Amino acid sequence: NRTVYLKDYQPPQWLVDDVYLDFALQPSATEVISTIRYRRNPLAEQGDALLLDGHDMELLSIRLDGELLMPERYRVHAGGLEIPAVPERFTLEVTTRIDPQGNTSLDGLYRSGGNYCTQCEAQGFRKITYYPDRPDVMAPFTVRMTADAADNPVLLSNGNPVASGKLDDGRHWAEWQDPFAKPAYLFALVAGNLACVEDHFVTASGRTIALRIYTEAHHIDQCDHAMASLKRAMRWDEERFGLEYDLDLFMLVAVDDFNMGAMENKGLNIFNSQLVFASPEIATDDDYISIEAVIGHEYFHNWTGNRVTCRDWFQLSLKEGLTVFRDQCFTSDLHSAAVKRIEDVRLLRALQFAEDASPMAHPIRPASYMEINNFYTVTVYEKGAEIVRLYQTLLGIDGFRRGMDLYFQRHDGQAVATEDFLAAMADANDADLSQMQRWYDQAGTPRLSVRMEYDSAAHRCTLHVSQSCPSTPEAEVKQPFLIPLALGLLRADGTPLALQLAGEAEGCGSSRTLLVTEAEQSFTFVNVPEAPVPSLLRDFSAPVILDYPYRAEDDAFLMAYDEDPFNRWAAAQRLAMRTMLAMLAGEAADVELIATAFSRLLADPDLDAALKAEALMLPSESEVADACAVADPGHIHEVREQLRVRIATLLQGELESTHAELAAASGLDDLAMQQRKLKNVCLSYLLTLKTGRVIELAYRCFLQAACMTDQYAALAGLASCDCAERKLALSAFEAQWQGEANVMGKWLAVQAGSSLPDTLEQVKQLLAHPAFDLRNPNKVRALIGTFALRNPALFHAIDGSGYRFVADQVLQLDRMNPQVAARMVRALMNWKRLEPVRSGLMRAQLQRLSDAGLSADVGEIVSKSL
Ligand code: BAL
Ligand code: ZN
Repeated sequence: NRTVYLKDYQPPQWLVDDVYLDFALQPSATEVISTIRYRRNPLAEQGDALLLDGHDMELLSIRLDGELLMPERYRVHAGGLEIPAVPERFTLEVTTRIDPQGNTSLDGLYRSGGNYCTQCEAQGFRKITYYPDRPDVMAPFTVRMTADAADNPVLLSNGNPVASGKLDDGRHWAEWQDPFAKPAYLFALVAGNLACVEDHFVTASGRTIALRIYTEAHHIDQCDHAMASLKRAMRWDEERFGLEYDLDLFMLVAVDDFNMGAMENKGLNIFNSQLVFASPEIATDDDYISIEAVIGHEYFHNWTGNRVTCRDWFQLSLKEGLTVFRDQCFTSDLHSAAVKRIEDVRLLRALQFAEDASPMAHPIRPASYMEINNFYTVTVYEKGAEIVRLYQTLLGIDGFRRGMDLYFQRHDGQAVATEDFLAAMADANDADLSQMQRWYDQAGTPRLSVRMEYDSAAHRCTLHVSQSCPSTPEAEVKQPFLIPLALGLLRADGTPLALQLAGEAEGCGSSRTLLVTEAEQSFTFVNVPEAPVPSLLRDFSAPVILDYPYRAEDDAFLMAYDEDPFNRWAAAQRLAMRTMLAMLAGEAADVELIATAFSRLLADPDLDAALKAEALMLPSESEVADACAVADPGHIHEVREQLRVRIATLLQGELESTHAELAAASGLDDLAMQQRKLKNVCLSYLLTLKTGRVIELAYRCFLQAACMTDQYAALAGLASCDCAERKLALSAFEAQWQGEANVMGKWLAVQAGSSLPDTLEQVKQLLAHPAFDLRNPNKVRALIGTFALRNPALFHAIDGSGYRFVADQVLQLDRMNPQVAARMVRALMNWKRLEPVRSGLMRAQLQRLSDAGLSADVGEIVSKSL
């Protein structure tokens, strides 16, 4: 497969003045006539040939300025169409036939639940018609579609409806116009039998925007939370960034079959139904928060992505990192900022740090790719958001806003590169941010090592800071990064010290941010009356691994006294990690210390329940694996479970009483959600004891649950207990929810995530259950994805059965949906980090895959892993 390089970027040779698309929709034979006006780009290389992208279509005819072209005037090859000689300006009319019903890749135009829908990012448009399918070719689109009126009463595309009518043969038509020039990846079409909820939003400047959410009729009463979230997002973007919506209509469609979470098509967002439907009975608190965040994310793309888009796909983080950062701020402003930060960092550490240490490691702006779909990664998204956050940390909230304002002022309506974002931030603040460029060019997680030296005679405290970054596929040696290091210093009684750097006239504040720019630097604080405990990397001020010789007592101390709630959590994680690593090494582990620290946290009246819950959750097995030079997943699982059992044994009374105190938490406000979170963390600890008493408690919680959060937590806990209540709960849940596809996804996931020894057998049987469908990405992620990516103990079974199963599924899936197959195959990437037996078994499965015929998507990951 061909590798594409950033360094080879050339501006498009042909620009598009406008696009007219005419769809005659039929399930298995849709005809598309595209009428497109092209003109030569004066800034590009000369040459008379027109090269258009396209595949998986039947080409019916081509007309150039009205003249029908005979086949000798053009060439069709695997990736597109070439017309060797075209004039300076011309109109090309291309007719193609496509098969939406047979399109199981869910990329391009396809059918979901009997309705038509599209997904064009990154390169799905080229499966609809021949086109220069690249984000720097932007044009206004007009779309006409005709379809059977009875089956498809609703006909939607981007922009505004301009005309519609009935035809004699039971068909009808509609025409839509999008006045904003856009790249083809933002094109969307939806047609089908859909109901709609309507509302409106009045913008800051007084315009009334019609808001519509479309879905199948029986889900229409589950859209209120999505609508309310949309309105909150619209208001928030006005208040925080001064950004108003631009069209008069905003539409959102929920579909069951979707490769991603959602898609920001101009004026017509298409969503995975899992991220729309909510009521307390079917959605957990986490679902509620995710729905609000993703609705916000897609809405925020209207400015960061659509109005200002990417020059090429290497720049993906320009829109994704920035938009994730914006949705993080949105959630953080509406709910607990500390909890949001902790959850984001937990995800980053568990998944992105692992990706940085994997064969697929890449900078947030990759220098090359084989299949762009493989670069919608935690690195581009989540690390990308961390890099955007760095600007705000460096420039302050107002400085960041000045940078954003200048970015829009300069680039509205353009397709640009990450350098343009950096330049806007720098120029708006008259700052030299050139070193920031390294975060875009270098992969890998930097390690920040800090050593403290205290001079008791001079009352000076010096922090010696050094940074390093491991080699990754794109570079052996790394240049130093610009790392903001936020910190505080604590006295032995837990109070914070005023921070005064040598050379400063007086101390200012108890928290400040040092700028680390070199490989090695030292910072000296004066007027430090006693040797302090440093609280380093507050609020996770940069995406690095912190290395400081904390002792267990320091962690327990910071857990109790740090002013920074994030660092209280970070200290708890470090203490737990230290304990597990000691247990893995067969050393004595001070479990009493961690239990006492947890007990103190539980009793702290100043800490909210969600923060307590976050602190009590141990680092995941994959994080522990990342901390080991050679990982033994079986041993890691055993040790982590042992620690949970020992903590639960020591704290049983407190866990039970906390659980009982919070039993009545109800409603959807933040307090109730936080209380349910802590209550269910307590339950999960208690269930490690596996006594009749706790199983009875969990089963009672399951039966009495008033919302999905509690029902699901109890079910997930019971799923790992070999008891009669497990079977009863699973059957009751199935009977209750068999009509709700997304809830049945949860039922599949709890079984695939079970730590019981026969889990793989159960998963295999569930492949044949009516609730499972290999063509539906949500179900694949729930069953196969949970087993492969979130059940390390069973996936890494020492006989290799987990690896073989996942490879079997990848082979089957790859023939249907390469994008989803490529997500699953990532479970097999990291064989080099495993102990020798598993390493060999996993590699053998990769080799087996490599010997089979693979899609470009799966092929890239397999070839880079081997
Ligand atoms: N642009 C793809 C889906 C998302 O990140 O919003
Ligand atoms: Zn996005």
